[in-house]
Amino acid sequence: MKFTDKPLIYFIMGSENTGNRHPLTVLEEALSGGISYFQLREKGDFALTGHELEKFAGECQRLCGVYGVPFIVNDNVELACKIGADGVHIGQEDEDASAVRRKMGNEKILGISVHSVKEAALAVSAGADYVGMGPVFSTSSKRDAKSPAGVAGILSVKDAYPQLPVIAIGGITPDNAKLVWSAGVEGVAVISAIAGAEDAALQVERLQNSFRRSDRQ
Ligand code: 3NM
Repeated sequence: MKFTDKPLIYFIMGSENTGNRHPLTVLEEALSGGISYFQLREKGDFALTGHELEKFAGECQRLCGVYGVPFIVNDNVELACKIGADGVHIGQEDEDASAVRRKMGNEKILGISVHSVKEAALAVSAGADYVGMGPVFSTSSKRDAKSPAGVAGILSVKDAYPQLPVIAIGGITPDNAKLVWSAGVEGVAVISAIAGAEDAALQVERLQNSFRRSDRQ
């Protein structure tokens, strides 16, 4: 993963997260606002599957390509390999992380969701490029989310693995992001605060403005 002085905003979205707005419109707004990574996370009762999913994924991938933003697929390693995504993000219940790393190869990005120092240790040994640590705050975007770990959860992983890039997730908004940044994370991952915003570009800018590297000194 690339880390610059710019705050890393990792936008996650599926076709069910954007209400009555078209998901590609929201994605394009978020890209123009300056997101650093995009993850397609297609979940829920009406989640696209098969050919429709592949078509939608291809459209998201093309848009990300226009803005030079890495395109990451949640869970679906086969789809990611088939369409040549930049990476895959998996959870604890998904395929074995070392097997996913072997399938993807070393050049692609592998992200793993963790909820404890123990899970972070396993992610490191499986070759994760980053971990998603959450939920920091309560969230309504993940049905089986664990209890909020707060900033303390992030700090415990950062203390144990200072070199491991941590992307915080769960209930992050422009109003609480500063607290999350101050725990030393490399980035913040967001679904609803961007996907549900009236103006996704403006919301991305708000998230960026919530952080100055100098805040940590
Ligand atoms: N994973 P929002 S929380 C996809 O804790 C996801 O691993 C989580 O969405 C974890 O920004 C979460 O709308 C949902 O709260 C994040």
